[in-house]
Formats: sequence, structure tokens, C-alpha cells
Amino acid sequence: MPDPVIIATWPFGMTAVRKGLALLEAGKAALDAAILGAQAVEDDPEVGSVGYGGIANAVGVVQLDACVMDGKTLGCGGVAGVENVRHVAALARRVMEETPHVLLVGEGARLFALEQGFRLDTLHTPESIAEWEKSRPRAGREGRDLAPEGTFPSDSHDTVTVLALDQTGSLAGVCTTSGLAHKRHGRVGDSPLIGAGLYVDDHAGAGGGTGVGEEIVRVCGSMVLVEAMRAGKSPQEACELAIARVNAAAVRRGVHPARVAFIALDPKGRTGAACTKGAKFEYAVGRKGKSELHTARETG
Ligand code: SD4
Repeated sequence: MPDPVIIATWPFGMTAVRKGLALLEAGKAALDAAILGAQAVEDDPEVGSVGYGGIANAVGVVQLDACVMDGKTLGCGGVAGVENVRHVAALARRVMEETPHVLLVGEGARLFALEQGFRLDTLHTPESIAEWEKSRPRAGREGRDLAPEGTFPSDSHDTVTVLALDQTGSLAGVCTTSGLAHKRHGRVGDSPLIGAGLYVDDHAGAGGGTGVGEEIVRVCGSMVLVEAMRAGKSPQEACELAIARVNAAAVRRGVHPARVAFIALDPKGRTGAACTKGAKFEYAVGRKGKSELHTARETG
């Protein structure tokens, strides 16, 4: 059996990796380790793009997106546009385990959270309110946003995506985020969508994304990279191939590729990561009791 491995997006992914690695090394299942790792980031008010303290949308409301997937059974669940629930990754797991569905949205997801005994709470912190106030889109005289839709502060949208391999050789993944800063009310990105922000199959590998969700959805990014591993590519080659798809889609639309990154983990415990040019993507990897930060290869 392979040594347990865990990989997570961005420097704050170190929090998830440290927590998750300890659980994996204690013999916990990949899904438990990935969710509890991600939850440590959701709970961290200093991470302004995930869970508590997450960045608000265009009208000042925090709407969270998340999904989970179990590589052994292909069980999966997601929630989108959820307000007032901090642990949306755990809520996505309840969708997977307690309902016949894979995705609940908005008020329905919030009612389901109440039914499942989750606490409703504010997701704002004094710092996140001040940050939103400083950078929010201002309405022009006709009430239209002065910032054209789709231009987002480049450093204020970061998702934690966590992929884990446990001691039994099983894979699982989690993706959780407050999404793009100042997104339109009701906008849903890639993060709660199976095949876009996350895909996991023990027979092929695990893949997850971060960055501008529309560009990830357009190419079904995580599905593409898991299928590449199924066809024999290494996790690194698979991530580069998914980024090449994002780049090619941008060329066809006559735009510059947006900031997008992927991470991957295969059943042998090999990892990979790649990002679009200029995305400056860092990710955390934990194995054999050690957690390290790496910089992904930019793929042009
Ligand atoms: C979204 N993919 O809502 C998320 C945001 C993100 O790094 O990952 N930012 O589009």
C-alpha cells in the first residue's frame, strides 16, 4: 500500500495539508482527512476567500460553494451559493451521504443545513467587511457597476482544493470557496461542480482546480485531467494538458487566458500541478510526516 499523501492549493493549503496528513498517518480515510483539512481553512478568519471571513459578493453577501468526492465509490455532493453556513465542505458531504442528489443550491442548501443540525452564523469578520468596503464595485449614476463584470482583483479569489490518498490506497477530494471577489449575486463557479472544480476516481486519479471558475467549467478541467491520468499520463502531464485546454479555449475566444491552476494526485501517490502564465500558483504537499510548499509550472 502507498504512503498517505495530501495536496492542497495555495499557501494557506499548508493548514489543510498539516491537519490532513496527521489524520491520514493515523489511519483515517482520505475523505475524512480532506474534509477536516479543508475545514481548518474554512475556520481561519485570516483566509479571506474560504468559509468564515470569506470575501463578499457584489451586494455584500458571502455565498459559499463547495463539493466533495469519494474515489472509491464515485460518491459526490455539492452545495452552491450557500449563505450563513461556515462548514460547506461538510455540508456537501451530507448531500452525498444523506440525499439521493449531488447538488443543492441557495436557500434549499441552507434549509438542508438546518435540518442536518448545522449552525447558522455570520460569515463576516470586521476585517472582511472593511476589505469589501474598500474594494467593492461602486454603482455609477445609472446604477450600473463601474467595474465591468469579469474584472476582478487578481489576488482576491482563492479556493482551497484538497486531494488525499489514504493508507488503503483510496483517493478523495474537497473543494471549498467563497468564489470570485465581488461576483454577481447568485453566480456559481467551478468549485461546487463535479468534473469542473473536482473529480476523483480511484481507478484513475484525483484532480482539482482553482482560479477563474468560468474558464475551468468551460473545459471541464478536473474531468479532463483525471481522464488524462486514466489514459496513462502522469499527474504533472495531466495538469499541463488541462491548462493547455484552458489556454486553447482562451485563444478561440480571443482573450488572454485567465488565472487558472490545477493540482493532481494519482493512486501511486505521485503529484502534479500547473497554472496559466502569470498565475504564480503555489501549492502544499504532505507526505512522510513533512509538509512543503511548491511553485507550479506555468504553462503557456
Ligand atoms: C470560483 N474557482 O468561484 C473559484 C475561485 C477560485 O482561486 O478558485 N479562486 O471561480
